[in-house]
Amino acid sequence: MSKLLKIVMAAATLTMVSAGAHAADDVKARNIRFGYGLNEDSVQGRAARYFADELAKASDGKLKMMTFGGASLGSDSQMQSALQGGAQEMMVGSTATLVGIVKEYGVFDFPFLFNNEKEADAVLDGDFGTKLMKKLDEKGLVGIVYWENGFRNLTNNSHPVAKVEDLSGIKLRVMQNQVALDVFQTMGANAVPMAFSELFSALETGVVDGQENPVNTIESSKFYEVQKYLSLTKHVYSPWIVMASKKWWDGLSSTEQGMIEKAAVASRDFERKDNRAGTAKALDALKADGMQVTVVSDAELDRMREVVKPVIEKFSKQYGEETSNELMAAIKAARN
Ligand code: KDG
Repeated sequence: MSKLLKIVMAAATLTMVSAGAHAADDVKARNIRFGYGLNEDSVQGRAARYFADELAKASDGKLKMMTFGGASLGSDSQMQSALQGGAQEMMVGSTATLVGIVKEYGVFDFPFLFNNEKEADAVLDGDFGTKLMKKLDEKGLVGIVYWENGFRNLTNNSHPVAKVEDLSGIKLRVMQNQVALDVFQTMGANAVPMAFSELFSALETGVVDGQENPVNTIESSKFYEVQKYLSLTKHVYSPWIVMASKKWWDGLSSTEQGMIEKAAVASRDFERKDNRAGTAKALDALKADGMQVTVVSDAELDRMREVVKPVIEKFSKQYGEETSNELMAAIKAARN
């Protein structure tokens, strides 16, 4: 090998080594508090721990994510405020409680928007979901990835719900935004907005008769202990969103931000797979736990679609034609 080639190769090696060393210098030892609302033994808990492990591996343990479940750092709304103020670094929570910050997130509370997870993934991970995340920046939040909460179903203690009329008079807890409230008021329920962290005791004490959540949540939150009837409606597909405090995020190096983003994508794929693999098992467990399950017929779901159409039209107008057109185009593209 010529002398010149040896010098060139030595220089190249030196550059790579110093770049590696630079990357190591670019990653500081940091503690990251990651809060979530479900129990530790839930799909959120497993995905949070997976995220933390991936990040530890990528940063040689320097980026230490500590996960806090069961709303121990606060409700979704409280954690959102803590991130905005820089008092907490990261969280995962519902897009429903973001509607007060970015109103267009209300579209994910529209009933019967997605037919399946494939459509949801395409819209959330594509331009539409990314564009909504960008709107969080000016509100002091950084949207990183979407996880899957899933298709929501109804539970209550009064009577089986097999058709929209059966909702009449049921005190139903809903997530805290106007879309969810209007949807269930229009279907005849007595809708009561409430933080998820207060829900179990509200069901136990009869403050509310019922609620609606994916079967995995119903099972991992032990709602079967305080709810008798489960109606399979899949009436809304709910995302979760993983976010960081912008005040904190902007102080990270691009290497650190990249490590967090990469680990977050891995956690998203893990969480969706885990959630989907667990749904059938959770439903079997709920039946074994004594819940009376009603499969609501397609004809009755079509009637529900008709009843809530005016609500979707009202909020589509509020969110603007551009948002609605972009959303419908994204769903159409995912369907083809
Ligand atoms: O903290 C738990 C919430 O993020 C999530 O479960 C949202 O589906 C939700 C609900 O009903 O509040």
